[in-house]
Amino acid sequence: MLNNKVEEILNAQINKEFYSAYLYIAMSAYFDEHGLKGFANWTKVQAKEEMEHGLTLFDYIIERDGNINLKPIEAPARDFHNPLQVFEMILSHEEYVTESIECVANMSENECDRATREFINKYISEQVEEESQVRDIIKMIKMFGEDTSVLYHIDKELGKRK
Ligand code: OFO
Repeated sequence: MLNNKVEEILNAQINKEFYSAYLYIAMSAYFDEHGLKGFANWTKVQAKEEMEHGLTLFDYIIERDGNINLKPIEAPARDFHNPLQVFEMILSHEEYVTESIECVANMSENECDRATREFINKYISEQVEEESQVRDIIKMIKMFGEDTSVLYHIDKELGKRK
């Protein structure tokens, strides 16, 4: 049986994961429109991962005999201007998600729910990894972004993500 407060915060997290997927899909469309197929691929792969995160939370709530309470998903941002600005937006979004995951961890600890506290550990590690990858991409773009041939090279690299 899942504690009510923990159930509520896990449901809210599902919404954030699906919003993240929506945001990445919107970014992928933007990159695709601008011929940056590698950037489009990277963000689309990330969207799939976010959906997976949402579904894993969904399965966990069911497994703990909790209630699923799905809320509307907000429309994603559309103010995309260039690869650097989009990746800076990604970083600040992921930092927000990290804080949100930390709140799930704190809540499960406060409510003495060790199972959820342990379950959420993989999300904490995932956020560390995601933030680090995005920071690396931002550094690359900043370092070479003025040089379009290098941007083309970064695009090729991001196209390899599966
Ligand atoms: Fe779900 O990992 Fe980022 O947001």
